[in-house]
Amino acid sequence: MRSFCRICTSVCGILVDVSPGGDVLRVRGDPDHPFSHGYTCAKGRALPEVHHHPARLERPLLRVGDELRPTTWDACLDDLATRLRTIIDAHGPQAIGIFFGSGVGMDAAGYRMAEALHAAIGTPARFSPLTIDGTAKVLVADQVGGFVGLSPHVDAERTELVVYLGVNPVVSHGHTSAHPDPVTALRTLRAHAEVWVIDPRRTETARLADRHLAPRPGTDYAVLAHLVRELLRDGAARDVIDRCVGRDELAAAVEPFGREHAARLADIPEAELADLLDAVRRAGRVGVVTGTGVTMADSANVTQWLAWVLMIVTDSMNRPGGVWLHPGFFHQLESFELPVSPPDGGVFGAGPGTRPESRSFFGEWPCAVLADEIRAGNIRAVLNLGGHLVTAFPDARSLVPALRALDVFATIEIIANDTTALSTHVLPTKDQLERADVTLWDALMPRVAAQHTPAIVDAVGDRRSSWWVLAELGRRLGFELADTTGPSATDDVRLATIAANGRHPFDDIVAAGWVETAPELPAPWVERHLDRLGGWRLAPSLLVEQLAALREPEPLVLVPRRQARHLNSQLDFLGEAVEVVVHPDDARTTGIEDGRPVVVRSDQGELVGVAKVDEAVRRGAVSVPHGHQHANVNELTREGDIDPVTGMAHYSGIPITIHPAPAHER
Ligand SMILES: Nc1nc2c(c(=O)[nH]1)N[C@H]1C(S)=C(S)[C@@H](COP(=O)(O)OP(=O)(O)OC[C@H]3O[C@@H](n4cnc5c(=O)[nH]c(N)nc54)[C@H](O)[C@@H]3O)O[C@H]1N2
Ligand SMILES: Nc1nc2c(c(=O)[nH]1)N[C@H]1C(S)=C(S)[C@@H](COP(=O)(O)OP(=O)(O)OC[C@H]3O[C@@H](n4cnc5c(=O)[nH]c(N)nc54)[C@H](O)[C@@H]3O)O[C@H]1N2
Ligand code: SF4
Ligand SMILES: [Mo]
Repeated sequence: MRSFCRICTSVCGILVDVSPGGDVLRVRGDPDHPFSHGYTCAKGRALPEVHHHPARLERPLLRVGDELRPTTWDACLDDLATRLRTIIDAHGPQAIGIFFGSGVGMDAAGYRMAEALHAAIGTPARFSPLTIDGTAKVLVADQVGGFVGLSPHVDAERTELVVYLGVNPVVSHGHTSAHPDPVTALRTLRAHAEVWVIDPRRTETARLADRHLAPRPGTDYAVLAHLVRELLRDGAARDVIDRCVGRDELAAAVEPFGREHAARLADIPEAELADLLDAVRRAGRVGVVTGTGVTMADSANVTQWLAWVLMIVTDSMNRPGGVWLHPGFFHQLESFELPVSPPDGGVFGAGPGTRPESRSFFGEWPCAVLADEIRAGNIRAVLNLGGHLVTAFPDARSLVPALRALDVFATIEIIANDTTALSTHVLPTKDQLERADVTLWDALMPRVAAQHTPAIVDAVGDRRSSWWVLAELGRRLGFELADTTGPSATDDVRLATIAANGRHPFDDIVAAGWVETAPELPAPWVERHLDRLGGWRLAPSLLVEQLAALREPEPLVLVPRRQARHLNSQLDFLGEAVEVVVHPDDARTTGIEDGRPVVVRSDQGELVGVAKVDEAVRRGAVSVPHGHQHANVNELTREGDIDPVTGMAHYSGIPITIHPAPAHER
C-alpha cells in the first residue's frame, strides 16, 4: 500500500507490504513518488520494526505508587482531567505546561488538536522543539524580513553556488529544507553549481562538495562577516542595497572583519577565505543553507543574520539562481497582506516567572526553564505530547527529579522509554502506519505541495488517534473541541479542516496522494511585502549588539551530530553506537585511543562513548551524537546556558574535557 514516511520532514513516498493478518512486513521507496522517486533511508525502512516494537504501548497506563498499571481510556482520561481541573482551579491555567513534541509534530490532526486544547486551556507555558532546535531562523526572518514565516529554499536548478553551513543533509536530510535522496541531489547540484560546506567536521556532505572549510565551532559569523564586508566594498548589488534599511550600521558592524582578523577568529587559512569570496563573486548569487550547527551555537542569531545578509547583498533573495521563499501550500502567504512586525521584533512576549528576563519567543517559553518552573511550583502538571524530554531537554540531571515531583506528568507516546517511566499517565496513540495524515510542515519541503496517506493498518490494542485523545481530554475539562463519537469522528474529517484553506480541495489531495504547484521566482508577494517593509532590515540592533558581545570559543568543545540510523532519541534498536569523534592531536594529548571507551565531561556531568580518532574533525571540536538514553548529551548541558534573546538552549560549543574511561567502564 502507498503511504509516506513521517519520521522526518523529507516525507518520502513509501510502499508498505502488509500480511493478511495485518503484520507490517516491509517498507520500500515508492518509485512513482514525484518528490522522493523511490528513495528511502534506513530509518524509513525500519517502520515495520517501529510498528512491532517489543516495548510498544497498547493500553493507557496510570501510575499507582511506583507502578504504571494498564487501565481503560475512560479511567485514565477521567483521572487526568479531574487532576488537571483541580490544578487549574487552584493555581490557574499557567500551572499546566504543554510540550508539543516531535511525536505529535508529525501527526497533522493531532498537532492541530493540541493547538486547540492549548488555546482552550489558555496557558502561556507552551514548549516545543523550537527552543531546543532553531529559534535563530524565526528570529532572523522576523528581524530582517519583518515576518516570521519567511522560509528560504535554494533555487536548486539554477544556482551556481551553494554554501552548506552547519548542516549535514546527507545524514539529516536537511534542517528546514528537506532533501530526500541527498546524495543524488548533491551530485545533480554539482553538475552546474559549486558546493561549499562549512563545518568543524569533514562530514558526509563535505565529502561530496567542492570545498570544505572547518572553522572553530561557533565562529562561522566571522567568515560571513568578512564576505559581507568585502562585498559591501566591491561587488554587492547596489540597487538592492539602496532599497534596504541599515546599510551604514551593517557596514560598521562588519568593518572589523578584515581577512586577517576573520581568519584568525575562525582559525582557517586566509587563502581559504579569499577562495570563498572569489567563489561568491564569480557566481554572483549564492544560496546559504544553515542547520543546527548554526542554530545551536551561542553565535546562532548572528550567523543566521549574516547568512541572510550575504544573500541579500548578492541579490539572491527571491531571485532565480538564488533562493525562493516558500509561500506555503496550506497557508498561501501570497493570498493576503503579510503583517509587518515592528523593527524591534514581533516575536516576544511575557516570560516565565522564574526567568522574567527570558521573554516568551513566538508564543513559547524556552524548554530550558521547565525544570525551574516546576521547582518553583509555577508548573504543576505537564502534558507531554510525543516528546522524549529526558534526552531532548537541557540538563537532564535537574529535569528528571523535577518531572518526578510533578502532580501530573501525562505523556502521549507509542513506545515506552525513560520519559514514559517518569509519567503519571501514559496515553498510547496510533503510530504513523495506523493513521491517515497529511504533510503539515509544508514550508520545510522545497516544493509547494501537499500529500495525503490513508491508514495502512488498524491500530493495535487500545491505541487511539492523538486528536481523539486530546479532544476527549478537552471535553472532560469543559471544552468542546471536536466531535469524538459521531460519524464525523474520523482522522480524515480532522485532516480536511487543515486542508480547508489550501490550494486544492481535500478530496483531490486524497485522490491524487500528492499535489503541487510551481513556486514563482521572483514571487510578486515577496516584493509586495518588501515594499511594505521598506526594504530588508540589514542591521537589527539586537543582532548588532549580539555580534559585538560574542566571545571566542573555549579550546575544547562538544559539537552536536545526527546519526544516519537514529532520529533524535528514536530507532535505537538499529544499533548506532555512541561514537565520539576526536581529532588525533586532541586524542594524543588526552590519552584517548581509537575504538576505546571515552568519557566526555562538562562541568555538569559526563557520558561514556566509543572514541573514533579521526582527522575528519578539526582540532578543538569533539563530535558527539545526541538522543541516546544511556549516553545522554543532556547530562552535559546546562539549563541556564541559553540564548539571552530567544531562550534557545546552547547545544553546540559546550566546553568539555575528554578522558580514557576507567577500567571498569571498558
Ligand atoms: N543536547 C542536545 N539535545 C537535543 C538535540 C541535540 O542535538 N543536542 N536536538 C534537539 C532537536 S533538533 C530536537 S527536534 C529535539 C527532539 O526532541 P523530541 O521532540 O523529544 O523528539 P524525539 O527524541 O524524537 O522523541 C519523539 C518521541 O515521539 C515518539 N513517537 C514517534 N512516533 C510517534 C507517533 O506517531 N505518535 C506519538 N504520539 N509519538 C511518537 C517517539 O517514540 C519518541 O519517544 O531534541 C533536541 N535535543
Ligand atoms: N538521520 C537523522 N536525521 C535527522 C535527525 C536525526 O536525529 N537523525 N534529526 C532531525 C532533526 S530533529 C533535525 S533538527 C535535523 C537537523 O539537521 P542538521 O542541522 O543537518 O543536523 P546534523 O546532521 O547534526 O548537522 C549539523 C552539522 O553542524 C555541525 N556543527 C556543529 N557545530 C557547528 C558550528 O559551530 N559551526 C558549523 N558550521 N557547523 C557546526 C556538525 O558537525 C554537523 O555536521 O535533522 C533531522 N534529521
Ligand atoms: S529520509 Fe528516511 S526518515 Fe526521512 S522521510 Fe525519507 S525514509 Fe523517512
Ligand atoms: Mo530538530
